Amino acid sequence: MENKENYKSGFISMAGKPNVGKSTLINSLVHQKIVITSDKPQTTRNSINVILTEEDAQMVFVDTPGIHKPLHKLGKYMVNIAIGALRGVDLILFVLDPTDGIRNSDRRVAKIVAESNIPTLLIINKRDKIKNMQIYNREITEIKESLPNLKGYLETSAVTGYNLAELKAMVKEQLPQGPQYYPEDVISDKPSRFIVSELIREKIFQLTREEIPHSTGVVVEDFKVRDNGMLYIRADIYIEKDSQKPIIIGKKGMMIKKIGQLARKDIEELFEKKAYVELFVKVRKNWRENENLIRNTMDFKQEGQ
Ligand SMILES: Nc1nc2c(ncn2[C@@H]2O[C@H](COP(=O)(O)OP(=O)(O)OP(=O)(O)O)[C@@H](O)[C@H]2O)c(=O)[nH]1
Ligand SMILES: [Mg+2]
Repeated sequence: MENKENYKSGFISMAGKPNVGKSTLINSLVHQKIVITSDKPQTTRNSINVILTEEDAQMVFVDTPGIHKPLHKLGKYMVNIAIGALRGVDLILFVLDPTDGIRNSDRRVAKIVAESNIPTLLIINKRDKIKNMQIYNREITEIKESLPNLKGYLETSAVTGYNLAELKAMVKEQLPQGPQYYPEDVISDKPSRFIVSELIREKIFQLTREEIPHSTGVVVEDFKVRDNGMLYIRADIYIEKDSQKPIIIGKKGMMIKKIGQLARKDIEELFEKKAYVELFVKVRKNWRENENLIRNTMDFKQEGQ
């Protein structure tokens, strides 16, 4: 940790129900794709620090799973992680997506945010999809009034970049003076193995439908740089039932091939190295209810938790 004069720093946790654009906002703010996103709810399963270092400040954005009513043990883990990530941070970005209304699921998150006692910015994301904001006035005012620590309000689009410079300025303004927590070349607190497993999982979320994405977990078993400078990655894809195997493998292996190809492209871009990705599908019956298997997919092993 380096101490600089007049330097600002802090931890900024995202809060919101699933699919509101928390992860997309982080990637857009740091101008790099670090955390995974998809059009399906419950994409993010763990908390991940994404670090943006500038001349005058270091912002540590904490991506979190969407807060929802969990249906299985994995869901409970996710929600506990999301709520836990609000403890002790300097600022919360509470994100709403008004595209299908502001609902009780948002009000439940508002209650948790209000109880955290942490300075909060209320973000109305996906502004590009809304023609008339007026119709949400009543709900937004009600949410604002429920937040005793509200420090600011902004409408954004993580996709078009609308108001993101303003958002960054508002975040900086709220941060206290502090040390540079991470060296300037560090962009995430997670090991490479975790990031790789996430990229593979993202492709499954993007390419498959119905219960398949949510029933899968990815564990990177091998991550090596070979003598020729190439990355070698071997990963297991967990599924819950035998009947899901033909779907994830696809006709003539086309689906698993596509997952591997798209993941490899992202991995090569991120690590700036050629990569070889080998994927295996494993049936782990009801793994989402099994503590040890959940932990494997969350990469808790390396964190010693
Ligand atoms: N049009 C539009 N789409 C957006 C915007 N922000 C995010 N999206 C889309 O919304 C979907 C969900 O985005 P994510 O960033 O994965 O949402 P999340 O809140 O992290 O979701 P969970 O991880 O499931 O909690 C993706 O398809 C994004 O491309 C936005 O500002 N405008
Ligand atoms: Mg997310």
